[in-house]
Amino acid sequence: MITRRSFIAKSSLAIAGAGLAPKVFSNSVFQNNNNLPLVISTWNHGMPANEAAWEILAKGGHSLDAVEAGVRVPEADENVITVGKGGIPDASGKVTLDACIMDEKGRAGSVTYLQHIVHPISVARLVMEKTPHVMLSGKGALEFALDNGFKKEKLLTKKRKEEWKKWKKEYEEFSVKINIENVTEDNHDTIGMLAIDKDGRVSGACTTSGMGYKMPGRVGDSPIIGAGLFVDGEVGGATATGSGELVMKTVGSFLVVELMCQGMTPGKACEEAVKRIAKKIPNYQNHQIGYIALNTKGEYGSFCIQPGFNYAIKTPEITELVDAEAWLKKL
Ligand code: SD4
Repeated sequence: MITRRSFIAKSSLAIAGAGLAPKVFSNSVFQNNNNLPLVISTWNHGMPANEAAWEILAKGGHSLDAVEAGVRVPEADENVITVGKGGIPDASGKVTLDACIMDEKGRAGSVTYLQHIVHPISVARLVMEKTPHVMLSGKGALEFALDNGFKKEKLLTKKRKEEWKKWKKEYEEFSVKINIENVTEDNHDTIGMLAIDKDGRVSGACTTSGMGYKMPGRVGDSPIIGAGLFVDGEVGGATATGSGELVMKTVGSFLVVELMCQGMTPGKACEEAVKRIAKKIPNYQNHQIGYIALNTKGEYGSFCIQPGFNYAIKTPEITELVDAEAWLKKL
């Protein structure tokens, strides 16, 4: 099985080759001096995703177009095992995708439990733009996608299928119960992306295949507005990665944006949201959660539970992969 470690090792090679070794920063304020635009996204796969977003931002395009184009990169990449095509299936062998998108006007669209479609983020955008609703799920979301010209595709790759069969055999042999604490960073890594364009418009997108080998029907935080993603055009945006159940129970991304609204910097707001989880949720130590956030001043920041979460940042001056500061390291 491709583990997150081997996936990162591969990505790190590419990044090191490009002279972009990860940096670790303390949780100070990263101010962009209004030198917009800016795009920030979760994990190593955020680096190529940011480049796609940048093509739009650099031409003065809208942040909404940028975040959609950005996250479509890992959605289409079969080597990214946690997003779109090539995603790890659920316990029954089905790849089911969750995604949402939000813009500076507070418009939002979302799809959950979507099968057979490589780009759930684009379906989420259409839900936002073409329907009176925010969220479509399962069969209805698929029908809506097909009615709007999306093609049905096979998402489960040969490799993922073989790994799943092996998992299933072990799972049945030892009659293991699905326990979300068994779901480690080896089998989940969502992409969340936030961008602010040169006109100061903030948008965000979040897309995932969710936890690997999740219970059939399970939906995580990533398509839930306020949990996996939230944008307030007057304040900024936040997005989450990690064990979605913890993010949902604390309405994490909304909390980060609300804390920024009350005056906190993006990094401090992410830290407070992680501390809220640490305070409220037993066994939080067995999980990873990473938040990233930016505000309308072009400041950005991040915080996570465990060391190991990183994010990709791109501005006119910076193209970097940064290791986020972690709560368990601070204790
Ligand atoms: C979920 N939050 O479905 C997603 C998974 C994830 O990094 O973010 N993995 O719970």
